[in-house]
Amino acid sequence: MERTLSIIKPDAVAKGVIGKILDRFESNGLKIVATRKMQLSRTNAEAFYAVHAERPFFGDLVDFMISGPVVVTVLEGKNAMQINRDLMGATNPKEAEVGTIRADFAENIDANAVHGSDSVENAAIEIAFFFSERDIS
Ligand code: IDP
Ligand code: MG
Repeated sequence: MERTLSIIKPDAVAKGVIGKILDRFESNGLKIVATRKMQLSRTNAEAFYAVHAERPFFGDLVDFMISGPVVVTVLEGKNAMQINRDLMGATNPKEAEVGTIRADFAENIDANAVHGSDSVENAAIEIAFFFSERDIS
């Protein structure tokens, strides 16, 4: 069994598609083992995206991630990390395959509906950023 972290970003929460996105996970064999709706602080968002700190879009990314509440979820299943990445689609929704979350629910590369861990190693780090083991069941 593998775990990965998903974040439903402020654009998708504002659109009212939390349920539709969580359904994609459950319908594709991923188990929701922890989930929480929350408002990220600027400090939270900067720390979470620290790997992108030097990128030109970092400021916009942080501003966007704190523009409204998000839903942070731990998904569990065989190959959970890759399955979630496949369900998400490409970073730029215009390049995302038909039927993916980003193709269906996202407008542009800045407001692209979901985050997903990009490796099993990063998933463990990202899960620990938001949840303790007793939150996960
Ligand atoms: P990912 O979310 O598909 O893993 P990353 O490369 O890790 O993509 O980038 C993190 C987030 O930063 C993206 O989801 C997107 O919101 C934003 N981002 C990435 N590249 C760009 C860009 O070129 N312009 C604006 N925002 C970007
Ligand atoms: Mg990424």
